[in-house]
Amino acid sequence: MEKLTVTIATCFILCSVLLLPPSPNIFNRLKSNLTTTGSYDSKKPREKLLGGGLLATELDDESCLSRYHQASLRKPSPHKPSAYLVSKLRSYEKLHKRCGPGSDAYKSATEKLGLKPGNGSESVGECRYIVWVPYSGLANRIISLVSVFLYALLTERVILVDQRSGISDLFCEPFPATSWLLPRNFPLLGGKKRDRFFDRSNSHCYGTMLRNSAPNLTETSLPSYLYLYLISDYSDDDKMFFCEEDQKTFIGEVPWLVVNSNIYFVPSLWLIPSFQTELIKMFPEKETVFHHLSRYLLHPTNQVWGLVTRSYDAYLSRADERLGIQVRVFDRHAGYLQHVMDQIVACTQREKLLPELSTQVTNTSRSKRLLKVVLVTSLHPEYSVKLKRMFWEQPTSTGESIEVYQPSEERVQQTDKKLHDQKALAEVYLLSLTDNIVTTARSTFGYFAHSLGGLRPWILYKPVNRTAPDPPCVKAVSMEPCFHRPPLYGCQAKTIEITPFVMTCEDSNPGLKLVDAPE
Ligand SMILES: Nc1nc2c(ncn2[C@@H]2O[C@H](COP(=O)(O)OP(=O)(O)OP(=O)(O)O)[C@@H](O)[C@H]2O)c(=O)[nH]1
Ligand SMILES: [Mg+2]
Repeated sequence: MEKLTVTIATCFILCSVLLLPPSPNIFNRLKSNLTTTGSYDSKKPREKLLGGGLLATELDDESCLSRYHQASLRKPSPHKPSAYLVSKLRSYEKLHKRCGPGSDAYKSATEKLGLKPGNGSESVGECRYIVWVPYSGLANRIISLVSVFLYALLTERVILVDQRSGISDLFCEPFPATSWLLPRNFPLLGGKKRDRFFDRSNSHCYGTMLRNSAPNLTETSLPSYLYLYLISDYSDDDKMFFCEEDQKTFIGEVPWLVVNSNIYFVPSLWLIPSFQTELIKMFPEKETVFHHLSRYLLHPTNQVWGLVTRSYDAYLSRADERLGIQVRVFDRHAGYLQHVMDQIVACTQREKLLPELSTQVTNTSRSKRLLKVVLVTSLHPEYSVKLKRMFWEQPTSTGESIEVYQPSEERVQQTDKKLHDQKALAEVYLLSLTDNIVTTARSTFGYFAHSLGGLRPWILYKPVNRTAPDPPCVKAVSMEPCFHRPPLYGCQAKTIEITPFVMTCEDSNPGLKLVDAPE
């Protein structure tokens, strides 16, 4: 009888734990345990956790653990945001709250979208908008999102993000007491209209408009919206977006901009004279644009943060040093390439990121038992498998222990599949938590990771004729991402030549990137 009572009692406890949803109290306790395992100390003064006041203090950390927890996993960034940037962000948050979805201003602005030019469509008070619609893989999306956000800050527009790409599975809301998600019933992009809207023959597409005839700049003909095509294969007409005159006299006046983009166009914003003065005040350190804005804007959801912290706690936290190696093979039909493997080994040994192997059978020197963890990210598992084997089969010449870890092995890109994108994002964050990073030339995935982490990467040069190049890699001079397709020959041609703080990217010619040029 006693046995039966115990069994029933045990079953009752187990069943209630396993089958019933936890009470809010239990859930909160679970969450607070979760945060403590990652060394998040809730008693620390908040200001210390906010990266120099970048984040709004009204946002609660429980619904979005990464927002405050992240700072405790990172070494403090030596790059502090300027007070001017912080004040711009605080003003932006207020603007977004006044104009965001659900506000009267938003309602009235969307109603005016249907009006013909001259019937009041152009007057929307203080609220003007830019809608971001993503294109390509995750990192291309993010570098374009950050570019659009910077443009919104500069032009005092409200950024709204198209939510059909699953952005809310990846990131928390960044702004307090409002939403950055474009409501699903937004008139221009609903139902069947959507595909027609993104057709480049759309008469509201700025490049197409210019191709057809110069837009009439009178107030009465100002359209209520423009479609901006800022995708890698854009035309010279689309590139007119980067001209001071076009910004001042036309684009700047239009209430709604809808931008479809996959590029990091920040360097070209710096080359617009009227933006440059403001940008210099916002970013006295030019190479920190993506670094600060991504840390401000992007906060992985709890689901993604779970992937990050579980990997971090299990594999990275105990390391004395962490090295990230991001391997992107652009050839869709190739997975493992021996010359890429050779290049990785050559680069990491030449740059002393990884030790040479010892010819002795065992390493007797136990004095320097440092643990170095190598985080490999790639669609393909072979690179980390070979690296792991290499450091198991022979000792290192320095006596260091090398542990190799690769979180996922997805094999093929599956953009828009929720868990696939979440894993990709988690890996970007893990890479950004390393001390040094080796990335693949021209990979935006690598750009996102090193820039977020505040790291200047070693870039693996693009192999030629299936051989590892010599030298295998180069240390980047800036942590900024590269703008692969800048408008080189239009209105900015001269400015590019004489501006000391843009340079041709190490991994992409004619790509442009921001650097802190010597004064
Ligand atoms: N989990 C994971 N996914 C990856 C990795 N490399 C590539 N992918 C997937 O492939 C996509 C590649 O697109 P991007 O994120 O823009 O990165 P990219 O290296 O610039 O590649 P392209 O845009 O195709 O030139 C990623 O978003 C992922 O979906 C990786 O190391 N880990
Ligand atoms: Mg890319």
